[in-house]
Amino acid sequence: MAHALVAEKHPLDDLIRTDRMPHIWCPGCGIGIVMRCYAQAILESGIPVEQHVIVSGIGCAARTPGYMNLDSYHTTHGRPIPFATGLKLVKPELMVTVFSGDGDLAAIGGNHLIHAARRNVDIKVICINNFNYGMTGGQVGPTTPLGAKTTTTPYGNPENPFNFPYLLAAAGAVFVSRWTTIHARQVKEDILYTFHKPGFTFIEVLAPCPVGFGKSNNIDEGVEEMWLYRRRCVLAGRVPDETPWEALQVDLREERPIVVGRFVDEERPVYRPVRLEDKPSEHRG
Ligand SMILES: Cc1ncc(C[n+]2csc(CCOP(=O)(O)OP(=O)(O)O)c2C)c(N)n1
Ligand code: SF4
Repeated sequence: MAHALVAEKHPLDDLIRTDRMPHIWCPGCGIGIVMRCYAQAILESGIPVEQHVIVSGIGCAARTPGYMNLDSYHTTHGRPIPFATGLKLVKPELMVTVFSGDGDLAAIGGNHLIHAARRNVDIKVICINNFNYGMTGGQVGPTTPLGAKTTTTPYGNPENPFNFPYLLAAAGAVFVSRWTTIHARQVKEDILYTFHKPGFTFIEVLAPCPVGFGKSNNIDEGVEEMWLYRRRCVLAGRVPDETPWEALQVDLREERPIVVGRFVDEERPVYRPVRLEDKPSEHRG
């Protein structure tokens, strides 16, 4: 019988709150691809599902915890990193992943991002960079490329955006990579890798937002932005040895390359708070 060929249950079903479907994301949105990579990495991690925790701020990407069948925290705008930091310090046995958007992490939450990297807090950050504030109507944000249009920069963005890999490397992250939604395999592999890498790790995933960023820049469909990635992405040599950091700036004007790859993979002592009971008694106030 034909229906016997159809699996009744997908292997990832247990990790997804299927009762919450349909989701809120627009057709062609890239966020779901990254959520799938995260779910697959959890499945392959060998770390019990009960130990995985997902934390987000506010935005379209930040809706992801609501669809994951995990301990999920949808916090306030820009605050997933301090929330995740507290969680990890109190319960170090948890695998704490922050899953949020570029605006949430680098605009309102920008200071938390760099200071957690500087401290090397043992949390895993996955940042969906769609170059704009998708949820609130496609406004300019700190990663909008120079010259790109948004609803608040109709004549083109006059500001330089953050170069995420460069920023995070300078701030002290022990692992930094960038991929796009056409690199689903690499995204999954890097999430899996960072689960086993102590310290502050950061994965940037460039993702289409056809309804926000695409509409303002004549990129009508999500798949069209995926073709743009396919045309322009080049794999980096290890920076700064072979690729200058400046080359990692995303610039969508003309046919400039978008550099993807792993940029940092280092060891550094992980942040541990000094507890009162750890101090020798003569140093207690
Ligand atoms: C304190 C506060 N300021 C502003 C907002 C409005 N707001 C909601 S989501 C958002 C931006 C989200 O952008 P991004 O993180 O890039 O996520 P995306 O929606 O693109 O996935 C803003 C400004 C808010 N919810 N709270
Ligand atoms: S507005 Fe953009 S980011 Fe938000 S769901 Fe739609 S396509 Fe995705």
